[in-house]
Amino acid sequence: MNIGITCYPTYGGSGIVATELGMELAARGHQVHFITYANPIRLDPGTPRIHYHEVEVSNYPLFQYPPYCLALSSRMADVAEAYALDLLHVHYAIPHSISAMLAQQMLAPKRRLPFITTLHGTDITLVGADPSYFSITKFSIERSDGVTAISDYLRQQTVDVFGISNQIRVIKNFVNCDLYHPDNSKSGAAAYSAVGEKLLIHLSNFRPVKRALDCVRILAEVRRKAPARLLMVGDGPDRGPAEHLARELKVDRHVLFLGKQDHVERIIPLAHVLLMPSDMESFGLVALEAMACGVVPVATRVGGVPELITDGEDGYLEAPGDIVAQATRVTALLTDDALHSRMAGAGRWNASERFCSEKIIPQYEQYYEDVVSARQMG
Ligand code: GMT
Repeated sequence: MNIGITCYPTYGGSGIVATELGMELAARGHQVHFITYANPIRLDPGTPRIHYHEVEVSNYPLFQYPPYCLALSSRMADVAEAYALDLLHVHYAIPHSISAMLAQQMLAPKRRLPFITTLHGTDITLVGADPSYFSITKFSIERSDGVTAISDYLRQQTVDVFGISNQIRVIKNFVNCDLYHPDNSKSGAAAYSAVGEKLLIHLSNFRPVKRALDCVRILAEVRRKAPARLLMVGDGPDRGPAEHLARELKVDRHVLFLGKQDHVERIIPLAHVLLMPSDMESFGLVALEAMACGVVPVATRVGGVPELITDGEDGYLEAPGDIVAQATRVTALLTDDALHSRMAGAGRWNASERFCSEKIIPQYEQYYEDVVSARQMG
């Protein structure tokens, strides 16, 4: 198939899922055309059957807000025509879904161009529910030829919040289990912890919903009982406050802020525990990546996370903001090797049995076929 993919290329889990999906589809023989304003972060444009079409937005002085949505529609329609795209697949409803709908209408006199919208989380739970975006988000979902959500929780939220009656197919996040795998020797950890302290890791875009500061608080609590060091990967608004808090709690020597990293699959396996203390996660892709690497997640019981992590078996789930409970779980994992090894093994098993690319990508391929042949099913 010839598939057009649009996502936010520089930021967030939705862009990562879209990029990895495109690469997996290309590896399976599809022609994949990324239509975005920048090269997606994890995309290697040299990959066979991957094409990148940049959306340029000219900034005329009259435009206080450059009309990106329109430039994107125009590029989508041009690429769809030039490369005979079978469908557009947009990730994150706002504004990609509306742009796809306009591109579809531009081509309508010539041919059908179906589009699928994949809902990822904040496009529904935060941004979409904002009064200024509510109606347009609902409209764009209702006009999509196909809609997918990345967890049962998010599908239900979409129905509850927007009163949507179209069918939404759940296709969960996935991980490449060959790329993300355990490193039992963890010898590379020495580069981050010369004195042999076990590593905790947090990866996010440091938005408030991620509660990155809780990671610093958890580390301070854990260090009362067990030596440990924290790697903070990524960047965003709460990075500065987290650095400040680390100094205040006098653990700054034990927290490394690594900023954005291109190859997280090389860093995650060096850690023992992943911290994901979020207020909300509609799935929690980073926890899945950690589990595939044999790193045990200590996370919060929110949104779609319980669809991934089974509390006490392959990770722990606690209430958001409960630092003591999360720290207690981390300490147990750092001090009891048998416990850690059992849970790490269960996590790897869960990731590879339920969420590896081989299991999930065919679900997207099937859905594409259903939508292209207009046999949309729930
Ligand atoms: O929170 C992020 O990392 C970004 C956000 C997004 O919308 O781009 O991620 C969402 O999509 C991920 C991939 O499908 C999910 O795994 C995350 O749980 C989800 N984030 C939230 O719901 C807060």
